[in-house]
Amino acid sequence: MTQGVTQISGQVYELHMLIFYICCAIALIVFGAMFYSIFKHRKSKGAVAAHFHESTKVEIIWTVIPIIILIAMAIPATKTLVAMEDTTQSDLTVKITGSQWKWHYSYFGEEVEFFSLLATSQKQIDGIEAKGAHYLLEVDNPLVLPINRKIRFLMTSDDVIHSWWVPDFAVKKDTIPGFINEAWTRIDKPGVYRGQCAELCGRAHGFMPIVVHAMEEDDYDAWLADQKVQLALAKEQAAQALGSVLTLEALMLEGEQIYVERCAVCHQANGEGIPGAFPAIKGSAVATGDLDAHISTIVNGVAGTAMQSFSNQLTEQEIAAVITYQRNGFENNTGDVVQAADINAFKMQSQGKEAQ
Ligand code: HEC
Ligand SMILES: [Cu+2]
Repeated sequence: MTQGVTQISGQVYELHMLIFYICCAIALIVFGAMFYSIFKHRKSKGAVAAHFHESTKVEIIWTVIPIIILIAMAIPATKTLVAMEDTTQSDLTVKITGSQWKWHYSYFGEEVEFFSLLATSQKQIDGIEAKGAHYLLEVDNPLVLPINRKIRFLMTSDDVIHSWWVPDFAVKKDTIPGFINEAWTRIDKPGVYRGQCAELCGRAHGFMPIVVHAMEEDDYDAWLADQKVQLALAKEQAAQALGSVLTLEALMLEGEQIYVERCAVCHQANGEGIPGAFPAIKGSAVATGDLDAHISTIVNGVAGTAMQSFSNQLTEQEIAAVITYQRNGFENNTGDVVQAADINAFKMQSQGKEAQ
C-alpha cells in the first residue's frame, strides 16, 4: 500500500498499518497459546484434559476483550472515513465523467473541459513495438490540478459503472450513470500521479487510465488561463472549418487518424469489428447506405448500445472526416465526400425537429 501524497492517503496508510499490527498481535497471542498448549500438554507426556464446564468469568473475558479491541479500531477508522467524506469548503470542483473508455474532466465555473484518452499505441498493445515505461498508464490530456487546494470531485458516468481510482490520493469512487458521487483531495506534492478505472466496465476496461499532473498553484492558474485561450481558439477554428471544403484525400487522411484514435478500440483498425459485440464498418449497411443514417449514428449514437454520441467529443470537421473515411475506406468505396457543413446542417435540422 502506498503512503501517497495527501494527508488523507497518509491517514489511510497509518490506519491500514495499525489494524495490520493489531491483527499480527492477536495472531501471535492466539496461535502462540494454541501451539504452546498443544506441545506442552501433549498426550505422550501423560497430559489429562480438564473437565470443567461453563465458566462465566472466562466467557466475560473473551467477550469484553474483543469488544475493546473492536472499539479501539473503529475510532480511528471512523475518523478517517468521516474526513474522506467531508467535501465542504473546497476551492475548486472538477466533474469527472466516465464512459467507454475514456474520462471527461470539466472544471466548474471555468468553462474548461476535455476528454482524456489512453495514449499507448495499438502497436505496443499488440506487441509489435516495445512497451513504453508507462504502458497503459499514459493519456493524451492529463487532469491538471493545483497542490495545496481542496479539490472536490463530482463523479458520474455516461454509460456503465466505472470507478475513478488514484492510489496516491487514496481516492477511489464509483462513477454511476444517473447518479453523482462526491470525493475530494488536497495534494501536498507536485508531480505526475497515475491511476486506473477500477470497475470492470467492458472489453477495454484496462485501457482507461488516469493521469494527474499536480502543479504549483501559480503554474496551475497559468495553465487554466492558457486552456481557456486554447479552447476559445479551437471553437473559433471549428466554426471557421464549417465554411471550408476539403478534398477527399484530406478528409481521408484526417478521418483515418480519428478512426484509429477514437473508433478502432471497438470497430477494430481493420474495420472488421468484433462479431457479436461491435459491428464491422467494412461492408456495413450503414456506412455504405443512407448518408443521414450514418451521420446520425455518429452524432446521436445508438441509444442503449456502446455506440455513444460523438457530437460533443469531435468537431463537425472531425466527424465529417471520419464518416468520409468509413464510407471510402475498408473497400466501402462509396465515393461520398462529407464536409463539416453537412454535419452542421444535420445537427441544425435535428435541433429544428426537436424544437417542433
Ligand atoms: C465503445 C465502443 C464503440 C466506439 C468507441 C465506437 N463505436 Fe460505433 N458502434 C458501436 C456499437 C456497439 C455499434 C452497434 C450499435 C447498434 O446496435 O446499432 C456501433 C455502430 C456503428 C455504426 C453502424 C454500423 C452498422 O453497420 O450497424 C457506425 C457507422 C459506427 N458505429 C461508427 C463509429 C465511429 C465513426 C466511431 C468513432 C468516432 C465509433 N463508431 C466508435 C460501438 C462503438
Ligand atoms: Cu471504466
